[in-house]
Amino acid sequence: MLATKTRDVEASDVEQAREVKAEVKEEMEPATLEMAKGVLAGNRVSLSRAITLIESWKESHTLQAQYLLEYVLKDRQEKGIDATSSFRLGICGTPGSGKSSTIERLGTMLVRDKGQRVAVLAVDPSSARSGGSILGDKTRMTELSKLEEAYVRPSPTRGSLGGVAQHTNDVVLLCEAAGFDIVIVESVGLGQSEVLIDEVVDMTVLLAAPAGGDELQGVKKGIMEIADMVVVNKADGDLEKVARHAATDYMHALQLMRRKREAWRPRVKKCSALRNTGIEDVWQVVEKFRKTMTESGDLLLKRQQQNRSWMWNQFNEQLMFRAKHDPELHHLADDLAETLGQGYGTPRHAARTLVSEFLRKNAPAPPSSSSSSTSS
Ligand SMILES: Nc1nc2c(ncn2[C@@H]2O[C@H](COP(=O)(O)OP(=O)(O)OP(=O)(O)O)[C@@H](O)[C@H]2O)c(=O)[nH]1
Ligand SMILES: [Mg+2]
Repeated sequence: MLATKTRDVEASDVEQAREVKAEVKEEMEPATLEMAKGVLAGNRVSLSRAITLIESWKESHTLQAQYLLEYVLKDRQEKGIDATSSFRLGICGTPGSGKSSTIERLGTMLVRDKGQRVAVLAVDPSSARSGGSILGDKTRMTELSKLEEAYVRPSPTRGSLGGVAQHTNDVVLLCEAAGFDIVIVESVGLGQSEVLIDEVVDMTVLLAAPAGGDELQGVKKGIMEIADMVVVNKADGDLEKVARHAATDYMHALQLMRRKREAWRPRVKKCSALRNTGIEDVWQVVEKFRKTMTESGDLLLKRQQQNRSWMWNQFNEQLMFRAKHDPELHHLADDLAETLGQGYGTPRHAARTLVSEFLRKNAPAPPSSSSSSTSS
């Protein structure tokens, strides 16, 4: 329904997009503008630079990053490119289950056999584990990254999971602006991150290694609940039988769970990234999901909910940024922390004091007539 609405106002939308783009262009530094044009032309070097800019914490970069994003998004709107013309696929699972190996196979197949342009982002602390620059070949996805139609960003430059996730949404948008049809996000899915991955992608696939018995080892319930599909990898050699059993166990476990969405029943598949088998089957399910969710309107709805949630995330981030860069507030925080250290007062109360002070300082000056009524 919403899509039709958009079509109705298309002409004015285009005009507005063009205007905003022109305004933003005025504010952009020449280097940022060049980067933006490079991204739109599908240049991978420009894309890498743009991602680095987005991931930067520097204040001057933050603003340029915002202009850059605005520019490329308005350009897409101007050209009438539908936001859901690309698909976002999340692959999560315990460390070592074979996520990178599977993505390498899947991505290569998509580029070679389906003529798709594929971008891969790894949103994991794995870079921190392996020391950042000394990434293994698996993480690097050597075969896939050699292909002209693929882009692999092996790891985020910063270690903090929260920080990385904050920017993933923007990075996905950049990849789409660079013309990638499929954006694959790899995530371990530990702690908070399994929730976050679902806030970034259209479909979440849980990639599991075969576990013995009917115990779904190492897989947390939270991940099962968000999975639109479970893929049991390493269905090869000695593990083939175990994989078959594991697949059945997952099927049963999913049946016992409350359905995540009305339109889609989670599926279970087996594959072997090592032998390159079952990958096409996995993709068929992804396509089915995309079709079902698009037709039911759920895909658009999910994107809208994600945007709303990221808006609040950004709200938090921007508020925190401003608060942390306020020296007076810092001073007050230090005083409060000292009082807390002595055992007087509660952190909750101290936080309230900080919030009140921040709001008071940032409130617009009241008109002179009502100024007498302000008191705390
Ligand atoms: N037998 C078998 N081994 C596999 C398969 N896929 C991956 N492996 C092996 O499993 C190990 C982990 O593979 P990765 O692709 O790096 O796993 P990952 O899930 O990306 O790991 P992290 O990023 O560290 O969480 C490697 O030694 C792979 O060679 C498979 O289909 N069969
Ligand atoms: Mg990996």
